[in-house]
Amino acid sequence: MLKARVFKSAKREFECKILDSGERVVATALGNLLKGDENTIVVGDYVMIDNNVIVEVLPRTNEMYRLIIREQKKKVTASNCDLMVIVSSVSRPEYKRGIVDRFLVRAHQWGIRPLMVFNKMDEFNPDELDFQFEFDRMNNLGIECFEVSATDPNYKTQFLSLGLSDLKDRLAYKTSIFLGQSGVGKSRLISQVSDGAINLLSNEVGRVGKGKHTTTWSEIVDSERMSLIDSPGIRSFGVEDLLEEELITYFPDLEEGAVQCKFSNCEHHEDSKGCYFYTKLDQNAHSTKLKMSRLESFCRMKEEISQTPSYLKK
Ligand SMILES: Nc1nc2c(ncn2[C@@H]2O[C@H](COP(=O)(O)OP(=O)(O)OP(=O)(O)O)[C@@H](O)[C@H]2O)c(=O)[nH]1
Ligand SMILES: [Mg+2]
Ligand SMILES: [Zn+2]
Repeated sequence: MLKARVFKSAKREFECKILDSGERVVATALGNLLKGDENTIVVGDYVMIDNNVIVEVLPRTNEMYRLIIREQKKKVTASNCDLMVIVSSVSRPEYKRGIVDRFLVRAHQWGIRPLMVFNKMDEFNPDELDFQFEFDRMNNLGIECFEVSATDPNYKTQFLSLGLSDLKDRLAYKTSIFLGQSGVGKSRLISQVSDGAINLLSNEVGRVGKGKHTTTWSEIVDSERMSLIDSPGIRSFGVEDLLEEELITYFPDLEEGAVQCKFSNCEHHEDSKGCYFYTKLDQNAHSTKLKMSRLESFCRMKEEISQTPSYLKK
């Protein structure tokens, strides 16, 4: 028996990398490992292989997943990832902090460390984006931020201390999942951080499953130094599968304030009576503005969750 890692999954066939030899093999799996849910073996899984048959899936350290509420199922896309690389664009598509905050919620839920990449800095225009604000916002949460241009490897950082080479260092010998809106430059960046060893622009990973349920595969791509996932599985930014009461736990920066609101069911709106955020904070302070922008994301997600009937969730 050999220990291997699943690099690519397609319905019933799995491309695995044998850990000792680095050899790639295509394996099938014992029927009971595939029963029920279609995702019982996912990319990232460590498995035991016997004669090109997966006979055991080893326990996962974490899972990238969503709950499909109507079907009462957990849909896992990948497992055993070390880092979530949130890729954003400072030009086009426009920077959307609401989407970034949604990824941060998933990072908490999945138990994976997030990194933030500000890409397309070669096109940065200070009239279009308050870069310092967005950086402070992330930095405040303890998230490492990188200033890069995926199309210009020689781009010199102007605002942040970390750039492309630092990002490469962070990713070394780890498995990282790249998330971000379409067009922000995930595939370009993957090719850049791998020094061209990985080229996804040609084989179009991520173009496959656009529909909700069609995404049944994804892939780990690797170079000698790193393993990366350009996930087609997490295209939706919705959070309707979360429970309303758990949401605040994914906003540790707001949780402490929220418990100080006069009413435990405070909606944290401007006219909410005794709301900590509106009555106790100096609204002109920079730190308050950062916090309020996080609160805005929180309230929007809470609203979205509350519109999904809870009987569908359990
Ligand atoms: N100017 C500039 N263009 C970039 C940069 N990074 C990516 N692009 C361009 O932006 C476009 C989208 O890049 P992709 O890497 O395909 O974006 P993606 O995030 O993988 O998009 P999806 O696969 O649709 O999710 C391409 O035309 C890239 O050449 C950058 O740093 N600067
Ligand atoms: Mg892409
Ligand atoms: Zn409140």
